[in-house]
Amino acid sequence: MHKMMLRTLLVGWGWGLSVAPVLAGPIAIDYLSAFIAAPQLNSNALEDTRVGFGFNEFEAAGLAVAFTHRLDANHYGSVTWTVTNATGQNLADVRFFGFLDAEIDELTTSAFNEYGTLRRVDGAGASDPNPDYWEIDEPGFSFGDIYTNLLAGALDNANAVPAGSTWDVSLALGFQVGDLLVDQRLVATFEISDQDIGGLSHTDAFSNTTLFFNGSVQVQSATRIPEPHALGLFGLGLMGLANAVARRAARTRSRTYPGRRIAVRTE
Ligand SMILES: [Ca+2]
Ligand SMILES: [Ca+2]
Ligand SMILES: [Ca+2]
Repeated sequence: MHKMMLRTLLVGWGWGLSVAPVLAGPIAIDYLSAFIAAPQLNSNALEDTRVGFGFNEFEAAGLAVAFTHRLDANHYGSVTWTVTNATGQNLADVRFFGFLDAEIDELTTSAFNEYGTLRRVDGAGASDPNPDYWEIDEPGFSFGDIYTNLLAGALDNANAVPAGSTWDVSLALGFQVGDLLVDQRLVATFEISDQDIGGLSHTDAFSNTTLFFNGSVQVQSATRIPEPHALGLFGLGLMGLANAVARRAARTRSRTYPGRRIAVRTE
């Protein structure tokens, strides 16, 4: 059996098990995650996967997370992560990332006739909500380094799948957040649109269907000041953090992109 056929069949089989994706329109979301990095958290970024079989590491590290989406049947719309710093310690030099592995017209043209384009990523560091870093790459089944870069908390600001070099496309945006103090929360919203909203875009070379991916991250002030009697919780929080870090360190040595198609990519 041709590997493309096998891949399509396996994706179709996996569809019913997946978290959210449905092939209603031309856009399928194969994998959608957020990553957060800070020196106080871990040497690798922590991941929170909302579509696909990935990792949910925020809560174990003391980051309370709420996720909402307003995606329509065609998978256009927005998703929002609200992440509260409940670690008991202030976080500095926080970076936040959104990662989207989508496919366009997959059942008719496969995921391999697609390319990405940098539209506009011009954030000014932590002082504004706009993205500061970006990456367009093959998602990590073969040559792409985007997933390992996300784990490292540093995107390469390069397009490895431009027009004329079509392949499987994934997109990532990164944000300098700065400080996330105890009990402060960040609100990260990512938009998937058929209109040019800046950020990055992803196009099927046959149908010319294009999705645009952009986002914003803002820190909101703490809603309460920690009280002295809460100090006892700090130690517990740090213990939990240490455990999470140890577990993560053991796992990341062999960690690769966990998208569901990894078993069928052989080239
Ligand atoms: Ca396609
Ligand atoms: Ca890359
Ligand atoms: Ca893709």
